Amino acid sequence: MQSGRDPQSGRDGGRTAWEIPAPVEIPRPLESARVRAAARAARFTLVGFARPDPIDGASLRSWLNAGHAADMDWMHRRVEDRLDPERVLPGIRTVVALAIPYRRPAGERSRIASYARGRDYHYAHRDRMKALRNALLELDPTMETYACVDTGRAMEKVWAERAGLGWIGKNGLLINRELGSWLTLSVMFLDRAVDVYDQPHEQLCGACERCLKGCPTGAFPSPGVVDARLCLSYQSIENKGPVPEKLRRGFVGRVFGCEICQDVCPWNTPEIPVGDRRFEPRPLSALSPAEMADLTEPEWKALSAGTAVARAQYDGFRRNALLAIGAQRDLGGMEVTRRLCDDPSAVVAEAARWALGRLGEGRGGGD
Ligand code: B12
Repeated sequence: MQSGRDPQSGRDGGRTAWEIPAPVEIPRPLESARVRAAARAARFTLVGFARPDPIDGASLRSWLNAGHAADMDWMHRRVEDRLDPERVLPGIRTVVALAIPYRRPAGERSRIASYARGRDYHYAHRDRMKALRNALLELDPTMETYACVDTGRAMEKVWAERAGLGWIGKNGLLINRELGSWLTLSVMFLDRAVDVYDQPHEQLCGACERCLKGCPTGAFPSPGVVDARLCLSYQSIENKGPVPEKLRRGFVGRVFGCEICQDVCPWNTPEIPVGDRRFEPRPLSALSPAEMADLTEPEWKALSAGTAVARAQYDGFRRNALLAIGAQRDLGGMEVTRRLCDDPSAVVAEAARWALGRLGEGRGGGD
């Protein structure tokens, strides 16, 4: 572009010709079909595309202000970033929502929630997002991306709903028509548009309230809203201190995580196929609560390595196992429970004393 230049001086309003900015080249939109194919090749089962419009912060803020995040202090940080992806990836044009299913066979029994019995889903998502990113860079080597799973700066369920993967149900989880809520999610931001975006998914819970009524600890103050303080998942994974007395009976049949609000959901039909094989159970998930409580620290480390269960840490896991023994009055756990009453960890010793009371010995824990 040469117009407006003084032919004598070769200058344009004091600017030399070679300083005239080159026209900004707007990259062509990516073909969504090709990005989807790349995501499938990277072994993501569900893939969708949303425009990066900011999220209304009212729900998140009122959730935080009500104390529903319990002591997950990190949830109070970078709130603005989680609501507006432009702050995370300047120039963002597309949010790619991704999901990997983890449904386990109906007959499989474990005290560990099904998403956590095998390989840690964070690793599965990270490995696959790396593969996807490499494939996208082959399509366009100058593309910028931001990818995260779980604790990153993104509201994953909201993006999944906007990208058409499913809807956020009354149980507070993303539900897909075919695969139910047995999904783990991640997102990838791109500074490139795609040619076709997906439509936000419609809500299909209707009048059903099975999850709200089925939660044994009343963790839903309203549909779709989870009070972590009352949620057995939070108590058994994130809380490292003593579990409130009134919630302990909820540990019947569970040591890590909870999925009652998924088990009762009519969308989680028995026909849903078994999920990704990375979630096949590891030996830890076959142990009884007594065996779990009895693990030495090196044994625990070896058995939990590479699984999401590691997040509970050694003492939190043994505390949970003792609460399960006490909650279900499991006499097979009597011996280990007696022994752990003197454990150096205060949280473990206190849980053991409570369990012993439930088993008919010692003080506390009785009806
Ligand atoms: C904090 C957290 C928790 C907390 C709080 C749970 C919660 N529902 O918020 C605790 C520790 C309790 C938890 C438990 C579990 N979690 Co969790 N958790 C998260 C995390 C890190 C952040 C969620 C968040 O921001 N919560 C705050 C609230 C306000 O945000 P939100 O729920 O997204 O809220 C939006 C909507 O709900 C909507 N909204 C508000 N009001 C209403 C009302 C109605 C009617 C509706 C429909 C929507 C709606 O507005 C909000 C946005 O402004 C996400 C990962 C992520 N980055 O998103 C994983 C995540 C949600 N967890 C996950 C899983 C698997 C679980 C468990 C099943 C694990 C287990 N088996 O024990 C349980 C399920 C408990 C439950 N019913 O939610 C998966 C869920 C996958 C899915 N299918 O949706 C995620 C996405 C992790 C992942 N990467 O896969 N989790």
